[in-house]
Amino acid sequence: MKEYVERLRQAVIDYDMEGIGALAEEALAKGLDPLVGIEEGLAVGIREVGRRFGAGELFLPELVMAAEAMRAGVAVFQPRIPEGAGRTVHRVLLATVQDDIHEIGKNLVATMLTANGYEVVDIGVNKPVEEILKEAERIGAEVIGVSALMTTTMPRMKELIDAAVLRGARHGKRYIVGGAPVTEQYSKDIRADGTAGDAPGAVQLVNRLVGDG
Ligand code: B1M
Repeated sequence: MKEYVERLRQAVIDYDMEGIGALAEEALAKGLDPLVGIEEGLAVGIREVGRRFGAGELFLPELVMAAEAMRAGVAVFQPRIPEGAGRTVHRVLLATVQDDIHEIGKNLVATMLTANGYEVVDIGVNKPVEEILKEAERIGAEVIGVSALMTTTMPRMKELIDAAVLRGARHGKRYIVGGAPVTEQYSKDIRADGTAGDAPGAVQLVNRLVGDG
């Protein structure tokens, strides 16, 4: 299986948008766990692409194509993740904050929560604080999770929690934050209910917050 994990990583790095779907299918047919394919294969590949982009070794179009390859791979693995069963349904709202269009990590969190029996309402990217609070109220979400991938957009998470406190919308709800630049300390500083470094960690966190973990 290691060989497939490595090939999946490399397919993202090589932005092999054409071949990655077939490779993911082949890996599944050989018995690769779809979660391992995503977390240890595709996600590791896209992080390496991000490192190279940050170091000036890659240009934006290459970053975009690698992200597209990642999405094509996730599209094959995602439906094959077994659904969680037999637990009380809790509703979770997910969004990426305003001015931030990064969605891959948030989508993985959504996939993992869904696979673990949560009802996830993902309202998408670039979402203003007001819209997040309004939607959370409308759907009766118990947990509101926001993602931010840039240091410039992280402050939106604080704005969300401050706004929730002001309008009394914290009561009975939990606010979680995540994304590559978000730390435990940052989560504490903005009075969030927690953060997690990856999608399985987000599931554990939500389990704990809703009392199922
Ligand atoms: Co951009 N980008 N990007 N990007 N991008 C970063 C974030 C960057 C660090 C790259 C770099 O310079 N090294 C950098 C930000 C620097 C900073 O913070 N100051 C950056 C930049 C600068 C930009 C643009 C400004 C580039 C430009 O236009 N010049 C632009 C911004 C657009 C905007 O948002 N307004 C931009 C655009 C893009 C693409 C569109 C090309 C693409 C996104 C495609 C898409 O999402 N549809 C993209 C990508 C792919 C990246 C990198 C390479 C990878 C992000 C990713 O998908 N990671 C990224 C580099 C990096 O992060 N190292 C980078 C894989 C994903 C599985 O991990 O998202 O961390 P992650 O999610 C994890 C955990 O963090 C956690 O679980 C997830 C699953 O394991 N998690 C949560 C995430 N959300 C959570 C929520 C939770 C709990 C856990 O609870 C709610």
